[in-house]
Amino acid sequence: MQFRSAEMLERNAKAAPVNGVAIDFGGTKISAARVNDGFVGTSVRTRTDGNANVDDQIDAMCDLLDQLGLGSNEIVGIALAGRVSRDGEWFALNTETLTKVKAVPVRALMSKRLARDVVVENDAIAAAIGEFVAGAGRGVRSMAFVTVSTGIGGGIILDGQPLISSTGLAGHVGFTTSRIATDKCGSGRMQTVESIASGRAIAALAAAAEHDQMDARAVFAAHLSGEIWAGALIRQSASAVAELCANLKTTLDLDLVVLGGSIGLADGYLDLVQGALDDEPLIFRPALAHAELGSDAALLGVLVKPS
Ligand code: ADP
Ligand code: BMX
Repeated sequence: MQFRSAEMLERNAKAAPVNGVAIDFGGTKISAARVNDGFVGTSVRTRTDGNANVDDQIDAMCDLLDQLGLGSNEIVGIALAGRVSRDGEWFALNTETLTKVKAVPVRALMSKRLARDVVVENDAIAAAIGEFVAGAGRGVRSMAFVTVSTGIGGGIILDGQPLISSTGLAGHVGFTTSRIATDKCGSGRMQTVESIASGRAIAALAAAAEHDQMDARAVFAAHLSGEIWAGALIRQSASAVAELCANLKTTLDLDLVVLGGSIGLADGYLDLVQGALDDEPLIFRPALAHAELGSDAALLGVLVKPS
């Protein structure tokens, strides 16, 4: 199904008739869009400055809302990379991605700036909800959304309910360990999935192999143009994500794992994950699917009211 086809619009309007303005604050880009009846409009974007201080991060989000001409009565939802506690506080778990995000009272700060109560949630959990109600997860009871992007994020839906914990740690599957990882992760843990499979890790491993100044997008392009060294890094990332999928299936017996993020959605990446997963015994292999809402999953999901 073509993303944003009339069929999808009509289905979204039924499945997730949400309205409001949403922000998706990732480790590489911040995007914002207006959502009308489940239809995510054109988004405005800016690059994330991972070293910016809190005031500048708040300003960056408000600038995007200004560009959209935020109305005084519009609902605002903010999906954030990092853990988001039930008290509305924001913490970077990977402190190399966002270096100054420590116990930021983001819900209170943004609610004050915008003179309304705003909704805040982790970006991968928001995307999981979006895909569950209006994307690849429609009709399943339990699924995980795994984003392969700047980091490796996760949002889990069990028996129709998002798995959300008071500290906001639940679902951070990128910080589980991988049997092929070797390095220390920006979270402080050793040998995590994020430390070998994420965009940050791919760029760091490329630089360690003297392919400097290449972000994961450039490494992926080199892979697609047949460069062996690049292909090895991308396949390694896909293998670590496949292991993660098998671990999620083993632990939670999920019906489905939905892959998102620019790397997760990149040409042929899901097939590489599927290929590595096929080495696992059948019982441990979850079904895999691309995020049908693409990079809009979190923008829609953060505005969906919990049922
Ligand atoms: P965010 O992490 O901010 O949500 P993305 O989902 O775009 O943003 O993920 C950013 C990561 O994906 C970066 O490491 C970037 O280099 C990489 N990337 C961006 N576009 C592509 C692409 N088309 N193919 C492969 N990797 C990509
Ligand atoms: C990291 C972590 C998660 C986030 C995930 C995907 C930080 C800053 N981020 O695991 O909270 O959901 O990356 O984030 O600790 P993205 O930037 O790749 O979208």
